[in-house]
Amino acid sequence: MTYEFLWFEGLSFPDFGFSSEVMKEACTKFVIKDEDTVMVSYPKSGTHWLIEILCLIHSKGDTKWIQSVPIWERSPWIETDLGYKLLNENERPRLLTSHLPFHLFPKSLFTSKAKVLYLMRNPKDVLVSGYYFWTTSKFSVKPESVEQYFKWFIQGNVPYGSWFEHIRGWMSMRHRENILLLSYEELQKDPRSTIEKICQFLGQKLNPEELDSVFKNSSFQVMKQNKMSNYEIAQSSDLSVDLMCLSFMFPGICGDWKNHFTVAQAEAFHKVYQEKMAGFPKDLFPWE
Ligand code: PPS
Repeated sequence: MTYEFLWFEGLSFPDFGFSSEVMKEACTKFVIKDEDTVMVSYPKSGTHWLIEILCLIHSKGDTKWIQSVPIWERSPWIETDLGYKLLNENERPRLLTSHLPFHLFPKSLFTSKAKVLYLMRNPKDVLVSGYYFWTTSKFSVKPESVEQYFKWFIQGNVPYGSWFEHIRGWMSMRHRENILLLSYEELQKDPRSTIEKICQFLGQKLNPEELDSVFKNSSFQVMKQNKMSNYEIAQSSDLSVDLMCLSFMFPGICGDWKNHFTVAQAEAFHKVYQEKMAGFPKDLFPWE
């Protein structure tokens, strides 16, 4: 079975697990509560890694939760059919995930005190990760080549739309007290300090053993073995697509784009990047 795109508000979304009705309701009516914690990222930025970290912080390093409940139920995606249903059923302080661009995000966020973690990643690595993801997954239109996907990405003609618009939109929130900007690069470079920074932002006090457990159990190697996080169980559930391969084939590499872009592509990307990101201080982003 092959899938097409689902179109919503002029943007494409995977044609699996999403519907226009739920997206419309999620974007216009979903109520974010003050005690919620919201993770937002453009796809392929390390979202699952951050979810695992937040779940482990939440349980003070205890692994019971991450080993017994699927990752998509622990921190559901607001905009998906299943995630929206689960979030509406859950009355407790919630962990929420979303890849939605700023302009489509439920407006209740902007009057709430919910804590928001915005995770970003070098767009060139996001592009490469996205290319492999959509090539191996079955629930969207497959690119035929890196060249084709490169064009789609630059034009924003990929699921969830343009990376540039996503980051520009969410950066407008960056001076608020209740938002923490994080990057995949800093998580890779110094996961322990980044975990401590997240704890501080969330007001969670963990002792050194608890912090060690968060660090160890959110590592790529451990997550890859955790069937509640690696999508292995999705294959036998109603999410019967080959999802396991999607995020856990290879550890994410910072700067992997250098192994995939031609010199001409690197130059073309640089040009577009300079144009689209003009006005932002360079040190806001940790990539070259
Ligand atoms: S998704 O499907 O859009 O939500 O993907 P997302 O989770 O945002 O990003 C997938 C990339 O994150 C890498 N990943 C990790 N890196 C380091 N440590 C851990 N624990 C980890 N978990 C996931 C994953 O390998 C994807 O990166 P690429 O570059 O594709 O390997």
